[in-house]
Amino acid sequence: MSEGVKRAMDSTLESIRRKVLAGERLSRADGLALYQTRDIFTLGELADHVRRTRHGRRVFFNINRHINYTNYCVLRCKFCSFYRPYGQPDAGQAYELSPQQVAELSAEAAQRGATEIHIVGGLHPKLPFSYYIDMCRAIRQRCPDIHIKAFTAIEIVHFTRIARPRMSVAEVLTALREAGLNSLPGGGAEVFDERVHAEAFKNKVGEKHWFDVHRTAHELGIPSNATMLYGHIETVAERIEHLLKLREHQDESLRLKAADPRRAAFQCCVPLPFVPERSELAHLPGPTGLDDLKTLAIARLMLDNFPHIKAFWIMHSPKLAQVALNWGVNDFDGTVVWYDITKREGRGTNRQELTVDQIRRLILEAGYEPVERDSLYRPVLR
Ligand code: V47
Repeated sequence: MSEGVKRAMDSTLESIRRKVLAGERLSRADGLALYQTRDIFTLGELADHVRRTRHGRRVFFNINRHINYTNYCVLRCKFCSFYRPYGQPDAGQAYELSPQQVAELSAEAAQRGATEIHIVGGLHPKLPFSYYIDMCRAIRQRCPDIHIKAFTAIEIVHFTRIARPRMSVAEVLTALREAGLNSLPGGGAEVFDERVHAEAFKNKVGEKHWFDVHRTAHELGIPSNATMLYGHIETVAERIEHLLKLREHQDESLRLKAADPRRAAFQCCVPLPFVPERSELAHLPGPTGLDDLKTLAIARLMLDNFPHIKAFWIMHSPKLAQVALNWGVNDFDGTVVWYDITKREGRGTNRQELTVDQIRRLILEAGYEPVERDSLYRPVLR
């Protein structure tokens, strides 16, 4: 590189660079400094160093199918454009799938090579707990080998309340597991902060319940993921607090798992960029591309105990998710096929799919090695 284009590193990152290269944990102040820097190249290099140390050149993707079983929801989160209130005349686009329909979609996915179905939905005011058990059983019957990753912590808490007689989180998770559930997705975490909670999703159960569900899942040996919904009304300091809470929780899960390998822990963190379109917060611009890259890289650097950082291309766009592979990301989610919760562009159908060839091309072109994984991050050999 000629001197003329030589890049000056932000000197405030020097001590962070030393820590990262020495494998030392970053502090709250380090996290804030990383958000403040304009030197996204050094940030990317550091995040890429950590991801290469863990994963070499490998980038994981899976063949999956997301299924959103209903958009009826008793919550009215301001950031959400997916929910429809129950029993109101304007609920024209509202829907609910039967357990058999979900099983049918899962069977179609399995036939097309899917190893995982990712199922989440709104908090439906009428469906009984048996509906969710029937759904898992019906899928398991049709697709004995598929991995069922289903129900955010918020849904699990809802199930404890609708079950008759009422059930504990452990009882709900145990019953779902017996019916076929394998792991929990990371949704519903949003931002762990009382102010943000009160302003943007006040009816939703908060941090304590979210962690209770994931702690209990880990105790029962059910792996789970974590998310952070960023780029709406939260500050970067609140994002860093969120990541620190996840890191602390993961420390505890990993400590207990080291003593008892039957336990589980978080597998990946999925920073989700707010998609404003058609939500009550549609006047907000949503995060920029640079904010996306920074947030993914900072998640990689702050979450030193999370093996995987995922860029969910549905929300980031495939192009941004591809670039993010150089900023600490090692997981691309999957083929998805259909997604109702957010759609970045256009109206009409919610079919949103990348083929395996398209995913492989994006990863290869970024200089990494695409590896199809199963839901526990084991390579799939076809
Ligand atoms: O819980 C809702 C978020 C989540 C919007 O675990 C929004 O592997 C952006 O959790 N803009 C569901 N986000 C998605 C999710 C997820 C996705 C992919 C992989 C995994 C995983 C988990 O989406 C919700 C909520 O936090 N969300 N509305 C929106 N307008």
